Amino acid sequence: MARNESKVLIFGGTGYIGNHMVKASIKLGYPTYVYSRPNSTKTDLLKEFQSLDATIIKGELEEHEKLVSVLKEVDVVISALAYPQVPEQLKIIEAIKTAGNIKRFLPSDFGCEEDRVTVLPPFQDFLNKKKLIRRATEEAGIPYTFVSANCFGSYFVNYLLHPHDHQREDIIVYGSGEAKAVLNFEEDIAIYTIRVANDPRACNRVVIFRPSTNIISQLDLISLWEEKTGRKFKKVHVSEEDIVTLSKTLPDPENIPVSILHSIFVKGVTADFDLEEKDLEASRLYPDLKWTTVEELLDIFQSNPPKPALAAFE
Ligand code: NAP
Ligand code: EMF
Repeated sequence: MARNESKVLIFGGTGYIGNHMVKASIKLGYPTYVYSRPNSTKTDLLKEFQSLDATIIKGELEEHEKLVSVLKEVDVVISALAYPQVPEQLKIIEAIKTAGNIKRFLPSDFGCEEDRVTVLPPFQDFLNKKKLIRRATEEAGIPYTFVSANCFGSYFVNYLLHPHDHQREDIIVYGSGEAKAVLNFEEDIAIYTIRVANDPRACNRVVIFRPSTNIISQLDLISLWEEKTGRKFKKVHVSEEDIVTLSKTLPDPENIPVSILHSIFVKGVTADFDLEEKDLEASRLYPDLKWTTVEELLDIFQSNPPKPALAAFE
């Protein structure tokens, strides 16, 4: 692939979603830079990035001068920092303001469309932190793209279906199981993120990743998995009432995952709002690219299952 002009710097590039973004950026031909802490434990991955021609910059988010000098070398900044580091992105915003040359900033969103949903308090507090970063980006006048990637597909297939456990006979269903959710394969999320980060049409816009082939209810997902595996599962429903009670009684941060499950699978917040005229939807933006459908994602799990590797709330 020919080298693209735009240089892409990725924070959190060694992370669960960030590593796919680094690889996607390299694959699409962008000179790719990864800002990683000096004490990062992800040494093998960093070596792999280097072998793929990425430039690794070792630094802390507190090192303002270093951040500014790195930013002056690049054009596009993507943050895929972990949830606890969401507020620390203010340091990146400060440095982007000083550097003054950044053409696009994508903060670490990559989930529900936080400006459009109302959720249970523990998850709302989580989303409010991401909303603050969006507002700070806008106020700083930094050109941005806010990406609503919806559910990480492999992560949630692992979470819901336990595909690695061949003995398991039951599957937990949150609520009635009928609400629809958007499940997108991580490798696709990464490719589309790199595309929108460099796309003039996505400047100062929200882009929602909601391809029609990736909207599915829990019950339909289970049926599809039963068809693919030839197995039959006992569905154990957890009522909405019990989930809400757990969100109120579990200590922080254990109250966050149950609140997320409620929003996505009981309320259906990733699929239940209409797209507005001003919204960009990724599968419509790039008719040339093909999303991995939920069916194809389950085929991947049948043949070569990706291992659950997300530490977030486990
Ligand atoms: P992650 O793997 O937990 O972490 C990303 C990177 O952050 C790490 O590899 C590390 O890089 C860096 N980091 C960790 N602790 C740090 C610290 N104290 N200071 C500075 N950097 C630190 O992240 P993730 O799970 O991919 O999450 C990225 C985004 O995706 C978040 O916004 C999260 O909410 C979202 N997400 C969405 C879904 C979904 O289904 N939609 C699922 C999971 C996550 P170095 O070691 O190289 O410094
Ligand atoms: O681990 C998670 O959920 C456990 C059930 C969190 C990390 C997932 C997440 C999903 C989101 O939207 C789909 C975080 C933020 C989100 O907006």
